[in-house]
Amino acid sequence: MSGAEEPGAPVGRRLVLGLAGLGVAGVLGGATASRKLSEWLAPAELRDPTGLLATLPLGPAFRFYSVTGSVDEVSAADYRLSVGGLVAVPATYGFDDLRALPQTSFSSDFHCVTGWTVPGVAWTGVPLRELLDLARPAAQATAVRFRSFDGTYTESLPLPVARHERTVVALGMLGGAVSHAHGGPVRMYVDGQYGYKSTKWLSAVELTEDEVPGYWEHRGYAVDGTVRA
Ligand SMILES: Nc1nc2c(c(=O)[nH]1)N[C@H]1C(S)=C(S)[C@@H](COP(=O)(O)O)O[C@H]1N2
Ligand SMILES: [Mo]
Repeated sequence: MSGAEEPGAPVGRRLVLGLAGLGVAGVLGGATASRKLSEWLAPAELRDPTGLLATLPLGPAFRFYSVTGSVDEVSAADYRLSVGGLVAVPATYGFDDLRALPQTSFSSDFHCVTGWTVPGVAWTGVPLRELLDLARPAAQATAVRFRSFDGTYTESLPLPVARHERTVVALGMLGGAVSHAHGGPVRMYVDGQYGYKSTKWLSAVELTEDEVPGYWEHRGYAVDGTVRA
Protein backbone atom coordinates (compact mmCIF):
# COMPACT_ATOMS: atom_id res chain seq x y z
CA MET A 1 0.00 0.00 0.00
CA SER A 2 1.51 3.28 -1.00
CA GLY A 3 0.67 6.30 0.99
CA ALA A 4 1.65 9.44 2.79
CA GLU A 5 1.83 8.78 6.48
CA GLU A 6 0.40 11.14 9.00
CA PRO A 7 2.73 11.09 11.98
CA GLY A 8 1.54 12.11 15.39
CA ALA A 9 -2.09 11.16 14.97
CA PRO A 10 -3.99 10.99 18.26
CA VAL A 11 -3.48 8.08 20.64
CA GLY A 12 -0.34 6.98 18.86
CA ARG A 13 -1.98 5.72 15.70
CA ARG A 14 -0.83 6.74 12.29
CA LEU A 15 -3.22 7.23 9.48
CA VAL A 16 -2.05 6.00 6.17
CA LEU A 17 -3.67 7.89 3.38
CA GLY A 18 -3.02 6.44 -0.01
CA LEU A 19 -4.11 8.07 -3.19
CA ALA A 20 -5.37 5.66 -5.78
CA GLY A 21 -3.61 5.55 -9.08
CA LEU A 22 -1.20 8.39 -8.42
CA GLY A 23 2.46 8.92 -7.94
CA VAL A 24 1.77 10.07 -4.43
CA ALA A 25 5.17 11.54 -3.76
CA GLY A 26 5.07 13.55 -6.95
CA VAL A 27 1.60 14.90 -6.56
CA LEU A 28 1.87 15.59 -2.86
CA GLY A 29 5.47 16.67 -3.00
CA GLY A 30 4.87 20.24 -1.97
CA ALA A 31 1.43 19.76 -0.58
CA THR A 32 2.20 18.87 2.99
CA ALA A 33 -0.93 20.58 4.21
CA SER A 34 -3.16 18.21 2.28
CA ARG A 35 -1.78 15.35 4.33
CA LYS A 36 -3.46 16.92 7.29
CA LEU A 37 -6.81 16.10 5.73
CA SER A 38 -7.00 13.21 8.13
CA GLU A 39 -9.97 11.30 9.35
CA TRP A 40 -9.66 12.65 12.87
CA LEU A 41 -10.06 16.34 12.10
CA ALA A 42 -13.18 18.05 13.38
CA PRO A 43 -15.95 18.08 10.74
CA ALA A 44 -15.59 21.80 10.01
CA GLU A 45 -11.98 21.19 9.03
CA LEU A 46 -12.77 18.26 6.83
CA ARG A 47 -13.87 20.32 3.89
CA ASP A 48 -10.43 20.83 2.41
CA PRO A 49 -9.35 23.65 4.72
CA THR A 50 -6.33 24.58 2.62
CA GLY A 51 -8.02 24.23 -0.75
CA LEU A 52 -5.08 22.10 -1.79
CA LEU A 53 -7.02 18.90 -2.10
CA ALA A 54 -9.35 20.44 -4.64
CA THR A 55 -6.33 21.17 -6.84
CA LEU A 56 -5.25 17.54 -6.92
CA PRO A 57 -6.32 15.71 -10.06
CA LEU A 58 -7.92 12.90 -8.10
CA GLY A 59 -11.31 12.86 -9.71
CA PRO A 60 -13.76 10.46 -8.14
CA ALA A 61 -11.03 8.19 -6.83
CA PHE A 62 -10.79 6.02 -3.78
CA ARG A 63 -8.35 6.83 -1.05
CA PHE A 64 -7.03 3.71 0.56
CA TYR A 65 -7.34 3.92 4.30
CA SER A 66 -5.76 1.92 7.06
CA VAL A 67 -5.49 3.04 10.65
CA THR A 68 -2.63 0.59 11.05
CA GLY A 69 0.66 1.08 9.27
CA SER A 70 0.34 -2.08 7.22
CA VAL A 71 -1.83 -5.16 7.16
CA ASP A 72 -0.60 -8.63 6.35
CA GLU A 73 -2.18 -10.02 3.23
CA VAL A 74 -4.53 -12.98 3.69
CA SER A 75 -5.36 -15.24 0.74
CA ALA A 76 -8.87 -16.41 0.00
CA ALA A 77 -7.72 -19.94 0.88
CA ASP A 78 -6.56 -18.88 4.34
CA TYR A 79 -9.40 -16.49 5.04
CA ARG A 80 -11.70 -17.13 8.04
CA LEU A 81 -14.70 -15.21 9.30
CA SER A 82 -16.11 -16.02 12.71
CA VAL A 83 -19.69 -15.28 13.66
CA GLY A 84 -20.38 -15.39 17.38
CA GLY A 85 -21.29 -13.50 20.49
CA LEU A 86 -24.95 -13.65 21.53
CA VAL A 87 -26.00 -16.33 19.05
CA ALA A 88 -27.38 -19.84 19.28
CA VAL A 89 -25.13 -21.16 16.49
CA PRO A 90 -21.61 -19.71 16.34
CA ALA A 91 -19.74 -20.56 13.15
CA THR A 92 -16.58 -20.00 11.17
CA TYR A 93 -16.70 -19.47 7.42
CA GLY A 94 -13.99 -19.80 4.83
CA PHE A 95 -14.07 -17.83 1.58
CA ASP A 96 -15.69 -20.71 -0.33
CA ASP A 97 -18.28 -21.16 2.42
CA LEU A 98 -19.25 -17.53 1.94
CA ARG A 99 -19.31 -17.94 -1.84
CA ALA A 100 -21.75 -20.83 -1.46
CA LEU A 101 -24.28 -18.62 0.36
CA PRO A 102 -26.85 -16.42 -1.43
CA GLN A 103 -25.19 -13.39 -3.04
CA THR A 104 -26.39 -9.92 -3.85
CA SER A 105 -24.95 -7.40 -6.31
CA PHE A 106 -25.61 -3.70 -6.69
CA SER A 107 -23.89 -0.40 -7.39
CA SER A 108 -23.92 2.57 -5.09
CA ASP A 109 -22.04 5.78 -4.34
CA PHE A 110 -19.30 5.42 -1.70
CA HIS A 111 -19.08 8.32 0.74
CA CYS A 112 -16.24 9.00 3.14
CA VAL A 113 -17.23 11.40 5.88
CA THR A 114 -14.13 13.50 5.10
CA GLY A 115 -15.81 14.61 1.90
CA TRP A 116 -14.77 12.33 -0.93
CA THR A 117 -17.25 10.24 -2.86
CA VAL A 118 -16.84 7.57 -5.50
CA PRO A 119 -19.96 7.22 -7.66
CA GLY A 120 -21.44 3.92 -8.73
CA VAL A 121 -19.19 1.42 -6.99
CA ALA A 122 -20.15 -2.18 -7.81
CA TRP A 123 -20.41 -4.57 -4.87
CA THR A 124 -21.13 -8.24 -4.61
CA GLY A 125 -21.35 -10.41 -1.54
CA VAL A 126 -23.42 -12.14 1.06
CA PRO A 127 -26.11 -10.05 2.73
CA LEU A 128 -25.06 -10.02 6.37
CA ARG A 129 -28.57 -11.05 7.36
CA GLU A 130 -27.99 -14.46 5.77
CA LEU A 131 -25.20 -15.08 8.30
CA LEU A 132 -27.28 -13.62 11.12
CA ASP A 133 -30.21 -15.90 10.29
CA LEU A 134 -27.90 -18.92 10.34
CA ALA A 135 -26.40 -17.80 13.66
CA ARG A 136 -29.79 -17.16 15.31
CA PRO A 137 -29.15 -14.07 17.46
CA ALA A 138 -30.30 -14.26 21.08
CA ALA A 139 -33.31 -12.16 22.07
CA GLN A 140 -31.17 -9.66 23.98
CA ALA A 141 -28.85 -8.97 21.01
CA THR A 142 -29.49 -5.48 19.62
CA ALA A 143 -26.29 -4.78 17.70
CA VAL A 144 -23.49 -6.29 15.66
CA ARG A 145 -19.82 -5.66 16.26
CA PHE A 146 -17.20 -6.07 13.52
CA ARG A 147 -13.52 -6.84 13.92
CA SER A 148 -10.68 -6.61 11.44
CA PHE A 149 -7.66 -8.83 11.03
CA ASP A 150 -5.61 -5.62 11.04
CA GLY A 151 -5.86 -6.21 14.80
CA THR A 152 -7.14 -2.73 15.60
CA TYR A 153 -10.24 -1.62 13.73
CA THR A 154 -13.70 -2.26 15.11
CA GLU A 155 -17.12 -1.02 14.11
CA SER A 156 -20.74 -1.66 14.99
CA LEU A 157 -24.24 -1.47 13.61
CA PRO A 158 -27.66 -1.64 15.21
CA LEU A 159 -29.36 -4.90 14.29
CA PRO A 160 -31.91 -3.32 11.90
CA VAL A 161 -29.08 -1.72 9.88
CA ALA A 162 -27.08 -4.94 10.03
CA ARG A 163 -30.09 -6.75 8.58
CA HIS A 164 -30.58 -4.29 5.72
CA GLU A 165 -30.45 -6.02 2.32
CA ARG A 166 -27.55 -3.78 1.25
CA THR A 167 -25.41 -4.47 4.29
CA VAL A 168 -23.04 -7.00 2.78
CA VAL A 169 -20.10 -9.16 3.59
CA ALA A 170 -18.40 -8.16 0.36
CA LEU A 171 -16.49 -10.74 -1.69
CA GLY A 172 -16.29 -8.55 -4.78
CA MET A 173 -15.91 -4.88 -5.55
CA LEU A 174 -15.44 -2.78 -8.69
CA GLY A 175 -16.07 -5.80 -10.89
CA GLY A 176 -13.39 -8.05 -9.41
CA ALA A 177 -12.15 -9.47 -6.14
CA VAL A 178 -11.82 -7.09 -3.21
CA SER A 179 -8.17 -6.08 -3.40
CA HIS A 180 -5.95 -6.21 -0.35
CA ALA A 181 -5.78 -2.41 -0.24
CA HIS A 182 -9.57 -2.22 -0.25
CA GLY A 183 -9.82 -4.67 2.67
CA GLY A 184 -9.90 -8.01 0.88
CA PRO A 185 -10.37 -10.82 0.56
CA VAL A 186 -13.52 -9.96 2.53
CA ARG A 187 -14.73 -6.60 3.84
CA MET A 188 -18.00 -5.09 4.95
CA TYR A 189 -19.97 -2.68 2.83
CA VAL A 190 -22.86 -0.87 4.50
CA ASP A 191 -24.89 1.08 1.97
CA GLY A 192 -26.29 4.39 3.18
CA GLN A 193 -23.63 4.70 5.88
CA TYR A 194 -20.35 6.60 5.70
CA GLY A 195 -17.32 4.55 4.76
CA TYR A 196 -16.01 4.25 8.30
CA LYS A 197 -18.90 1.90 9.15
CA SER A 198 -17.63 -0.59 6.53
CA THR A 199 -14.88 -2.60 8.19
CA LYS A 200 -12.03 -3.67 5.91
CA TRP A 201 -10.15 -6.99 6.34
CA LEU A 202 -13.18 -8.39 8.14
CA SER A 203 -12.39 -11.15 10.63
CA ALA A 204 -15.30 -11.38 13.04
CA VAL A 205 -18.96 -10.57 13.42
CA GLU A 206 -20.24 -10.58 16.95
CA LEU A 207 -23.76 -10.08 18.27
CA THR A 208 -23.82 -7.79 21.30
CA GLU A 209 -26.36 -6.60 23.83
CA ASP A 210 -25.57 -2.93 23.17
CA GLU A 211 -23.86 -1.11 20.32
CA VAL A 212 -20.14 -0.84 21.12
CA PRO A 213 -18.48 2.33 19.77
CA GLY A 214 -15.75 1.55 17.25
CA TYR A 215 -12.31 2.83 16.39
CA TRP A 216 -13.34 6.17 14.89
CA GLU A 217 -16.19 6.68 17.32
CA HIS A 218 -13.64 6.78 20.13
CA ARG A 219 -12.03 9.55 18.10
CA GLY A 220 -15.09 11.69 17.56
CA TYR A 221 -17.16 10.16 14.77
CA ALA A 222 -20.88 9.61 15.28
CA VAL A 223 -21.96 6.08 16.16
CA ASP A 224 -24.79 6.58 13.66
CA GLY A 225 -22.96 6.77 10.33
CA THR A 226 -26.01 7.51 8.20
CA VAL A 227 -25.06 9.50 5.10
CA ARG A 228 -26.63 12.96 5.21
CA ALA A 229 -27.23 14.53 1.83
N1 LIG B 1 -9.90 -2.08 8.99
C1 LIG B 1 -10.20 -0.83 8.53
N2 LIG B 1 -11.40 -0.62 7.96
C2 LIG B 1 -11.71 0.61 7.48
C3 LIG B 1 -10.82 1.70 7.62
C4 LIG B 1 -9.55 1.44 8.22
O1 LIG B 1 -8.71 2.34 8.36
N3 LIG B 1 -9.28 0.17 8.66
N4 LIG B 1 -11.18 2.96 7.17
C5 LIG B 1 -12.63 3.21 7.01
C6 LIG B 1 -12.90 4.44 6.28
S1 LIG B 1 -12.84 5.89 7.18
C7 LIG B 1 -13.29 4.44 4.98
S2 LIG B 1 -13.78 5.86 4.19
C8 LIG B 1 -13.25 3.20 4.18
C9 LIG B 1 -12.28 3.39 3.03
O2 LIG B 1 -12.29 2.27 2.21
P1 LIG B 1 -11.12 2.12 1.13
O3 LIG B 1 -9.81 2.16 1.90
O4 LIG B 1 -11.40 0.84 0.45
O5 LIG B 1 -11.23 3.33 0.23
O6 LIG B 1 -12.85 2.07 4.93
C10 LIG B 1 -13.28 2.04 6.28
N5 LIG B 1 -12.92 0.78 6.88
MO1 LIG C 1 -13.64 7.51 5.81
